[in-house]
Amino acid sequence: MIDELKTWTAEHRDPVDAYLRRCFAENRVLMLQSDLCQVLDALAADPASPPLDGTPLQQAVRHFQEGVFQTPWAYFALREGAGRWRYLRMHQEQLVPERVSVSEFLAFKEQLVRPVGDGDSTLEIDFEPFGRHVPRLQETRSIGQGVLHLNRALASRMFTRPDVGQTRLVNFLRMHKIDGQQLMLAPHIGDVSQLQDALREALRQLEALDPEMPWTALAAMLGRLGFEPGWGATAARTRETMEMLVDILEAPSPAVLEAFLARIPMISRLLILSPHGYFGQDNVLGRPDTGGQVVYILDQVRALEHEMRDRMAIQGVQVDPHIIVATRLIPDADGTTCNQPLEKIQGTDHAWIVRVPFHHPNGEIVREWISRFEIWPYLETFATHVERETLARLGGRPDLIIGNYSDGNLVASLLSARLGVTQCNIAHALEQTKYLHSALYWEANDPVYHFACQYTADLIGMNHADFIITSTYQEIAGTAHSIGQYESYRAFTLPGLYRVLDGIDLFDPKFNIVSPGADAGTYFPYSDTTRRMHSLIPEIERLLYAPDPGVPHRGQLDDPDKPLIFTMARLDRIKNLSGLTEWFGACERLAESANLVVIGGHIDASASGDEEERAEIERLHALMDQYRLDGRMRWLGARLDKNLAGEFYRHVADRRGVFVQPALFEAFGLTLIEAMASGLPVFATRYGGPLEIIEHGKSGFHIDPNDGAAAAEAIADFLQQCASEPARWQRISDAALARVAARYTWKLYAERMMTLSRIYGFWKFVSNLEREEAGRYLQLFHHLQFRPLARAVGGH
Ligand code: UDP
Ligand code: LCN
Repeated sequence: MIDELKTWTAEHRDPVDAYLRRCFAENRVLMLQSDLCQVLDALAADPASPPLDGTPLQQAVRHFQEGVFQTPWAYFALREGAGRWRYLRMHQEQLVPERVSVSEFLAFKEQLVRPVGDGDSTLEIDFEPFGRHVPRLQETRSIGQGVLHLNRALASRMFTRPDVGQTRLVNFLRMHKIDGQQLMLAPHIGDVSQLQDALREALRQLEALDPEMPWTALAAMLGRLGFEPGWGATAARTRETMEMLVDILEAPSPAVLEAFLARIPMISRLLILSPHGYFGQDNVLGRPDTGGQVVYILDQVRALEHEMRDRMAIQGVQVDPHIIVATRLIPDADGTTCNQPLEKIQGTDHAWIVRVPFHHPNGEIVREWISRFEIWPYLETFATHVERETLARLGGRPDLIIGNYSDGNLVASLLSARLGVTQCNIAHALEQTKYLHSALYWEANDPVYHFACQYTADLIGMNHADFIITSTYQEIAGTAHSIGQYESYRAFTLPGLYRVLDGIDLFDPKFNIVSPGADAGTYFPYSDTTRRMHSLIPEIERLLYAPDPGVPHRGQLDDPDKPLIFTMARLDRIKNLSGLTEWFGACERLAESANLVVIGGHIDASASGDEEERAEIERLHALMDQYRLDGRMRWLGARLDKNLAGEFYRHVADRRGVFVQPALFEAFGLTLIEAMASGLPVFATRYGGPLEIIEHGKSGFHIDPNDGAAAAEAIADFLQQCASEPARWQRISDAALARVAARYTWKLYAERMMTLSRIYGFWKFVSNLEREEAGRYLQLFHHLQFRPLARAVGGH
């Protein structure tokens, strides 16, 4: 693209000159994709301009993600596709597009915040060399299906030297034990030919037996041949598993390998890390920093326990899976259970929340909640304490460590390195895409956000993980027009600290898309009348319509017969509940056709301990005043418990209302899944996960939070259409239900997750993907960059 632009520019200096002039005339040092395109559109609309359609200039500008301007130079980052970036610069007068390296581009950008010194001695971080032995994906559309690719590549690589590959496989099969009980293969099966003989003999004997015969009846015979429990609960299942192994030893196909590994009873003890926030089961949702991640983990734990137990049982291994969710203990727990060291997770047999306090450097316990942006100095000691607790409670190492969010992923990396356990990361949300330019201006934002610390932790976490699961494709790689959340960590700079040339490779096979669901016991269709919780209706009506609902509120619905526009979220700025309030207030037609119900935050700003939340509370009040919304909007400063929330969505659906998710950016958006699973038509932000969850116009609608007027019109149109043609509402509602059932369920999630953890665990053991070199580099990075940054937070 750059070469074409160069050739074309040689003969078409005028349009390029005009474009650059207009860019510089904006007087902005940094411009984003939409700004750069707008400048081009304005130029194209100028009657004096030659036609630009289809020109290399137009093509290039459409791919520019960022422009940096300092006379006489303009530097551009050009995204040819997900993960494929080029950089160029143009001189205001010479107008010749020249390629520059990522390092030069970042260095130029740094000058916006730091004067140029003598020479450039900035530390450059580059993970590219460590990825050279990893079988990378080639195609953009394969991103997020890492396991498929990894299996294919490694199965053939492993058996290019069959003797080596097979021996490793045998060793792997001998290493499984649960509670002292040997599984799969007895230690005396020493080599491949011995195993093959034993398999032949076992299969010969199994053939003659009743397929339903239980393992207990087979154990003695198979035990003599060297087989331990884990092959199957019945003769038929055992036979199948053994045949798979015979096939693999003969000629390994990736599919058989995957199916075989999925059966190995290697995962029964999990450690899940989620240090920040209030992590509990009651009264915690909706607090700052405590939202979907908690819901996700609790549902995940229930689903995984179930799946682990079932898988063990079909393999004939009777074992109770154990799960620990490690979080911080908060002594001043504000009416929650977060001051209790131990809490059983409801709906499980052996899953526990284990809470470990943070400590001040003098050893004292930190008593109060602290924002996720400020917890960095406590994590290393926390990790040590969690390690001790985990080993004691599980009676040994976990089989898998799952990190959540930047802090949990950092702790997961420390523990996985120390214990040699497979590590899985879940980001939930990466802040670079939420807070624009937050890396470049890290110093200015440091008093509140400490992004340098967080982004350093993120790089350590994502590069250390054996595998990463994401809720959507675009979380990794974005769309044709927008950058993925992981993609934003590919190249960036923290001026004065370091410059990242290659922070994460989107084509690394460690990425897999595994989407969460909504608890099907709570969020089910409004039409499922037999399961509906009718006893909650009076409470919901009180919350919505009573003059005194019994919870802090503002506003009263003068005409309660209108359909409801419902939204619910934490009151972070990014959630943009104030945006929706404003669109509603400003659009007569919308405010005429519906009532707005907002659930979030507190009504009294002084009740909130969070800066962003307080500002949003004040803004909501101001908007309600400005647009005189008190008779048309109900704002509840309450947190609904799960059952009530489920029935609330359904109540809105009964009234043929809609759910709106107006966020400026939403990493995934569990409320959306909950609303859709209840059969509510949804309107949700086109920035982030909802873009992928909803098929626009079919199972819901995308809205642009930066164009509130259009969003309000779209909602008003829909409600008016539904008023005259009720089948319209029904069609969208049905399609929303179908979409969730097909794609977003915890059952699908747990199956996938258990297969992935086995496969990555296997490859970690048998291949040289140990990432040892990267591990050492990360250790240095942790000690030399992360630690001092973390210590500086809160003056530690
Ligand atoms: N939630 C709630 N009460 C509130 C706000 C949120 O119960 O006042 C729940 C909501 O039902 C959902 C989760 O918290 O399960 C929010 O998850 P989401 O992914 O939408 O956003 P996050 O808060 O994680 O950014
Ligand atoms: C955090 C977020 O911000 C949401 O977008 C996700 O849905 C949630 O975590 C669960 O992954």
